Amino acid sequence: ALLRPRRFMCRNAASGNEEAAAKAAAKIADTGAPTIFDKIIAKEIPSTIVYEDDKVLAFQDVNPQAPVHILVIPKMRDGLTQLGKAEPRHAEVLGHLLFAAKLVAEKEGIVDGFRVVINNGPEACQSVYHLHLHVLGGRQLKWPPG
Ligand code: TR5
Repeated sequence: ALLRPRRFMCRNAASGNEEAAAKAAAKIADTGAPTIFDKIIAKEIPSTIVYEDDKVLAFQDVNPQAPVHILVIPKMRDGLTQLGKAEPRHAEVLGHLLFAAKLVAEKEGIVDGFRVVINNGPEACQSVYHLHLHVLGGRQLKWPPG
């Protein structure tokens, strides 16, 4: 599996230009550098916050893929750029994030059906390397996902 050629088909997939897609994905590498989400947490960039506590922040995704599309993120990244980097010390915040996703679904009135998604790494089209849960709902969701 390690030798399987990777063809990232994320944002540029519609263009059919696989080289451009691969280049775009390669640029969004997990460098551990601060991301746009740090600015959202610091409230240096405005966002529509739907839930906040001492550990997590939930806000509307700027490019919604469903009528309700909220991102739930830890306030302290602590090396948790992606789920695959989780260490035992992160177990508590991971549970907290999932419970916050449930609170967000209740607040948004999508308890009849919602989906929680974590895109992990380039092959899953992760584009921001600060762990985040997508909470999606408000329409009939399809399965399997793309
Ligand atoms: O692709 P992954 O799973 O990494 O998800 C990153 C998500 O962050 C995408 O759904 C983007 O639409 C979302 N995003 C990106 C930016 C942004 C945002 N959501 C709210 N506000 C945002 N700002 C201000 N800037 C972004 N670059």
